[in-house]
Amino acid sequence: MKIALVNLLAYGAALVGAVALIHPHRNVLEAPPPGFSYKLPKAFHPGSAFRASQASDNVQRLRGVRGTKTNVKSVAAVLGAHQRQVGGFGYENITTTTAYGTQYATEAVWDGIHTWLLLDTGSSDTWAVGSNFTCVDYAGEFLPQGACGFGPPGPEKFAYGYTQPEQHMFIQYGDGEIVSGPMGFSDIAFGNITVRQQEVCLANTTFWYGNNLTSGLMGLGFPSLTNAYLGSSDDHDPDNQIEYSPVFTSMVSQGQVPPVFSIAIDRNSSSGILAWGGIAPAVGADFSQIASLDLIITNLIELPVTAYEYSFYTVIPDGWLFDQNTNTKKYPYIVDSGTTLCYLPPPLAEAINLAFQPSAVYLWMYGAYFTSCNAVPPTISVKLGGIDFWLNPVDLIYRNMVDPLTGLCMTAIASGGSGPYILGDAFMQNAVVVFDVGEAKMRFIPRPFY
Ligand SMILES: *[C@@H]1O[C@H](CO)[C@@H](O)[C@H](O)[C@H]1NC(C)=O
Ligand SMILES: *[C@@H]1O[C@H](CO)[C@@H](O)[C@H](O)[C@H]1NC(C)=O
Ligand SMILES: *[C@@H]1O[C@H](CO)[C@@H](O)[C@H](O)[C@H]1NC(C)=O
Ligand SMILES: *[C@@H]1O[C@H](CO)[C@@H](O)[C@H](O)[C@H]1NC(C)=O
Ligand SMILES: *[C@@H]1O[C@H](CO)[C@@H](O)[C@H](O)[C@H]1NC(C)=O
Ligand SMILES: CC(=O)N[C@H]1CO[C@H](CO)[C@@H](O)[C@@H]1O
Repeated sequence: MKIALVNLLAYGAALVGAVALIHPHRNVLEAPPPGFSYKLPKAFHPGSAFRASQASDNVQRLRGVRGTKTNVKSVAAVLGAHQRQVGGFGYENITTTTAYGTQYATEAVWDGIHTWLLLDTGSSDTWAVGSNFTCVDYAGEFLPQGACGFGPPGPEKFAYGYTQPEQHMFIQYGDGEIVSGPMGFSDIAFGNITVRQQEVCLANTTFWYGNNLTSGLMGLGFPSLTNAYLGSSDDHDPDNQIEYSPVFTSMVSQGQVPPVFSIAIDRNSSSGILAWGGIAPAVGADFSQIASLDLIITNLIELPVTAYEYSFYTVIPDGWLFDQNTNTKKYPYIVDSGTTLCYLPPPLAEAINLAFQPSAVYLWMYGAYFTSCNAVPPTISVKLGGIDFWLNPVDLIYRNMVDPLTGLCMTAIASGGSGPYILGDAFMQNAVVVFDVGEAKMRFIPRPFY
């Protein structure tokens, strides 16, 4: 419904001047922090995309979606699972309490059918429910379709048929949501860009907490995080896994756009812009400063393939500043629009939360910090590529996430346990985030003035 094609000439002009000011910055560590290993990926199109296509003509509006759950489609899902493994709080607690969070959705035209899909940079499969899908509960018991909370279903069948030989998708998100169904090939259009014969899933069985708008999900992650398996059965043995080209990879390899996309999400998590092949226009963006960081390959989750292929969009910030304090310990952070909060190493999360006035307290049931709803937050910035990205104080306290027992409000800075750490929406609202896959860089443009 809301695809807007915006003429970006004005931004293009602004950007010509900005190119020279890109801060080259190799934020590579001599030794990885304990528990992490990573290496630098090779750019797959060295020197290609960023300069050539600064402003994108291929712009799509994102729509904020209030879900019964949030953060669960992607990295935060991993986070939940991770924290469960290390014996902290259970993920059930996390997901039941993110009740008022926001997800982003974008409209796609899937074999001619208009479909809203959740946007997720932390996973790679793209799927929609087929018209005859089965909704189940956590125990696999049948529920009415409406209980899964999807919008109108996707197409009845794949325009180009099933994969040969037969494959199915099986994905379990960290909060337990499960989606499975056959894989096939369809045309998927985003704005005026059509990805032809994309491998996708029409889910036929889901355990899902929907928002009554979206009918599936678009994964913008790397091929290594795809979840297709040979056969039609329930056999999801890793040996049967077949990596495939996800939507953005296909869009690039079909020559539709240069290998870069960018996201600007707006304050209050209500809307945003996704730009294919260039830079999203964003109110308040200061194009005189562009931080460029290496996109690194990390082994952040126990998925062996992530150690040697691109997986999550991960960077290493220079450090954090809060009030008069600086912390320059280096850790990898995943940049993820599917996560509402920022997840930091525990001592740093604790220190920053103590600096709220009054101090925020950790409520273990939520895995998050809470303070008085009209508390004064500290000034907080995350330094990326030598540039401070100040988190707007209005993003630091969630006035609609109130603990009913104490009446306190959730802060945007949460403890990420032993990792992975995440720069979520509370950060992304203060930047235009450029996923420069072609040059293996993440670029960030501050938006301090809106
Ligand atoms: C989409 O439309 C915009 C604006 O009309 C145009 O500049 C751009 O090249 C188009 N993109 C494609 C892939 O056709
Ligand atoms: C949260 O998790 C803890 C530890 O697993 C458990 O004891 C508690 O009952 C859970 N609370 C809720 C509301 O599920
Ligand atoms: C729809 O799915 C049910 C099982 O969930 C199956 O019995 C039925 O045959 C399917 N109908 C069509 C038209 O595929
Ligand atoms: C879902 O699709 C798979 C093929 O991927 C098939 O084996 C299975 O029987 C289907 N389940 C339902 C309930 O239709
Ligand atoms: C979706 O619709 C169902 C039934 O109309 C309702 O019970 C549920 O609360 C809605 N969910 C959301 C997230 O609005
Ligand atoms: C509901 C809510 O949090 N609204 C806030 C949205 O952001 C503006 C600042 O840009 C705040 O003033 C509102 O309070």
